[in-house]
Amino acid sequence: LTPPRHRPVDSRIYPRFAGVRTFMRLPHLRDLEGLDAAAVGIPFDTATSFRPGARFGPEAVRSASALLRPYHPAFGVDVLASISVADYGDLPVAPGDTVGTYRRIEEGLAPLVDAGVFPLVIGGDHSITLAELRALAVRHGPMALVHLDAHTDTWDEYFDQRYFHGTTFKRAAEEGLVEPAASVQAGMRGSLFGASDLEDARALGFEVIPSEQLRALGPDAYARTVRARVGDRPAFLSFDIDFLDPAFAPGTGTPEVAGFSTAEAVALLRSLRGIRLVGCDVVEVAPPYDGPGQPTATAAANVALDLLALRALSK
Ligand SMILES: [Mn+2]
Repeated sequence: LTPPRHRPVDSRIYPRFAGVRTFMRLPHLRDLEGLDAAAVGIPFDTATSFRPGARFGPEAVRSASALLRPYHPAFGVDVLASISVADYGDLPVAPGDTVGTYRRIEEGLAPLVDAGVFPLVIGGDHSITLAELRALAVRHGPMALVHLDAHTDTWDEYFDQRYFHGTTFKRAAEEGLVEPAASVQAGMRGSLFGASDLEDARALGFEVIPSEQLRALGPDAYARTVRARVGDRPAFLSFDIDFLDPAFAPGTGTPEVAGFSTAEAVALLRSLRGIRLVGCDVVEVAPPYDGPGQPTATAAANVALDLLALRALSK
């Protein structure tokens, strides 16, 4: 095993409050040589239906990630010793122009996809995931979607806009970027526009597990369901931070009560060990609404580390 080319700043020498903020204190690099994975910020939030602010998500998650250590005790793996990771910085975006931002994201991620560098994207509102999927589908074809969110994001349009943060997975299914029959959406809850909202997602082919059912299943049965659907396919995991209850993650665009604790979310993620992740994101962190001590950004940073760990284990 060759040691990874890149390592984080040693927090036993330079304390965590020192230095420039990058994801997990990794080097900020645009050179992809020798990289297995890269944290990529996409600070776009003008496709939101309620509270804006997720444009500041990457900055807040990077700051919270300064506390993270590379060894993952639950998996028994030094994540940053088993894969070489850097912070690629933020992609350019066009505020107010979702389609223009999609073009920039697709162009921005293409070099990573070409080089086989695993993208860990930090959003940004959920609209950005469509462009991530487009970039990855060029290499992987239709992917299995593992989606944790309070919402299915399979509405057809908002305000005459087909590209919005609540339409992402309908578009992804229509464009053939994901394979709905291999996909699972879980955590859905809250008020809806109508009884058909969840059924519309199922009609697209997704398996939809509402929050009550997910809580009843627990991590092991959830993981069995996911594995049965996903199989060996390349998978993309999208984690909307509003999967968490607003008590744990108030800093988000469209909070829904009766959600999951951070501990429950972590257990669900860790149950997915072995799935073949080819990309992932953590989206909808809106720091202007975060609570004292930044619980939302802290949760998102830890989710991001768990996603990196899942990737490291599937290599
Ligand atoms: Mn959501």
